[in-house]
Amino acid sequence: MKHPAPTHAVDMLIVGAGFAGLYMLHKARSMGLDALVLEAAPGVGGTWYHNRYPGARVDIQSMEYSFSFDEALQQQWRWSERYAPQPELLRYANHVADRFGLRDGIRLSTRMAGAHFDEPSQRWTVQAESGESWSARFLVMASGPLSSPNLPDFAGLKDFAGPVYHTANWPHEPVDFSARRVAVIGTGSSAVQAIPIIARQASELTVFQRTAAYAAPAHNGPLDRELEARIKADYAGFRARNRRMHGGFGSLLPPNPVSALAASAEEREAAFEQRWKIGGFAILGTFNDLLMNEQSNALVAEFVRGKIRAIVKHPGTAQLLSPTHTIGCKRLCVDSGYYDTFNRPNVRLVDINQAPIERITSKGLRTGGREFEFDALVLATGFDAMTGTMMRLDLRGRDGLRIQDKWHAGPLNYLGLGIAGFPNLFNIAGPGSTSAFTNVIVAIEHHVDWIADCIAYLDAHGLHTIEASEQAEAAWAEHVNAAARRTVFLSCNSWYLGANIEGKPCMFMPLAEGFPRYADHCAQVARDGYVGFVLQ
Ligand code: N01
Repeated sequence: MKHPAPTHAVDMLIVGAGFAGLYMLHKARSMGLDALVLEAAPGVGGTWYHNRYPGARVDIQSMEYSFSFDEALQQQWRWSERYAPQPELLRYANHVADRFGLRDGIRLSTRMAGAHFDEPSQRWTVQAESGESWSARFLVMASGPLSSPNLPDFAGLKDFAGPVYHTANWPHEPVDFSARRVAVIGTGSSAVQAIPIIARQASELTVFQRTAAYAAPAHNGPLDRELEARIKADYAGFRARNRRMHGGFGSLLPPNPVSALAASAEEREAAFEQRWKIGGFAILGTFNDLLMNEQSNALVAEFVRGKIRAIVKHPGTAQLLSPTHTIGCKRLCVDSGYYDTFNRPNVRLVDINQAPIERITSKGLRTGGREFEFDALVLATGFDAMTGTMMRLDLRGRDGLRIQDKWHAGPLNYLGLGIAGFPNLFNIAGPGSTSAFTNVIVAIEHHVDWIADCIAYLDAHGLHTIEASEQAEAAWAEHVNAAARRTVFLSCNSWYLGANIEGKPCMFMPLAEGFPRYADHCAQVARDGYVGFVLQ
């Protein structure tokens, strides 16, 4: 494809105006770089712009899931709830854009179509779908690990007479389900948050479940102001302690440093119970090997199944809602009344694991030879995670290397940050980094700071380009795999593996070694003069 010569030149082109793009722009400007963000949506906020389904909220506590780079920002911003709801997170993203004067560096409603690396100029030519193009020395993909919704190819979907919604592409105007019969397909984090609220509105709700989900209670509520004051008294120290935690959060309640197998049955039960009462991801830190050892994992999995049996009155429904895979292998859901919703007389659960959906009809869907009728359909079917967005672009590196060819067997990269054949392209919170296993704002800040230091290094040494070497990439792929093999994460079909998307190569994508080790690794690479990268 031949493109016209770029009409504008910038130092850095950033793709996406979510939290990663906003901080990258701010950082680039603080370094004196001329940077521009392209954002497909008409507003900033990324994930929190698009995922407006009922009940959408963060599953990391608000005091932790927020920027740390500016002391005045973190002191002045006040969260209303323990887990902030989507509208508040979107306000926060907009506040950051205004506070740091970022809006004039963001082109909204401008979807990137592709980017080609131009050998003679050693620069990227970036094209927007509008036909505009830019020349940029650096290209930063801040497009998010969960930004391409997964729309399964259900036969007959177009025949359905009522509205079809995807949780990750929810309308801006309120959707009123009252007096309507609603169906939800999918039972991951999005569905688990949406189902209790939809059930309270709809006359009838049918949930089509392929895999049962583990969910721990959020115990959400107004933010504890005393806790807020305590954290704000030393926010920097709190952030630093969180950065030394495996997931970049949770320093107020570190994992218990013993194996589940070392405790008696009574001790275990009491410890699980205590963490269940605290809520959220706390349960997975009851012992230090729950995500590493299948035997230990089975103990906490059975504890949660016991909770499901205690909550859900109908034994058959409780059984169907009880997951059989390892807990945490798919991201643990954090819920507000999910299991209890199935006690409502207007809610029913349909297993589509034994009998998959045959087709969508004008009035509903058919599965297992049975017809189900409803007025509105909600697809809570997740994302083509980590690679979906980049693989849809016409992205070409040296010698016209297409990203689709480069990644045909899986997303090769080094440190998650660089890709051999794609010089001066940086990927934020993508495959090969701790990304989805981390409080993602911690991951974003770390990547942006690393990229900034790297650019400063290039400039200080009179260098123009940096590019991962193929050897470093191969070793890193093995490193990412080895980290996954030490955990339970390979034991089920999750989006971490790409297993939720038909035809997608199965390669474990996020790095499971924990944020502190990964950050130390990245720092060491930088100290060693970016070993594993080719600098020119
Ligand atoms: O997506 P998912 P999600 N036929 O992939 C089912 C983050 N997030 O949007 O498990 C029938 O988890 C699929 O079934 P199965 C968080 O990181 C965070 O819920 O593949 N069913 C599954 O039940 C999370 O992990 C929050 O067998 C099909 C569901 O759809 C990530 O986003 C909130 C199907 C998809 O679940 C993704 O969550 C929301 C098919 N063809 C999201 N295809 C917070 O709490 C898929 N399914 C912050």
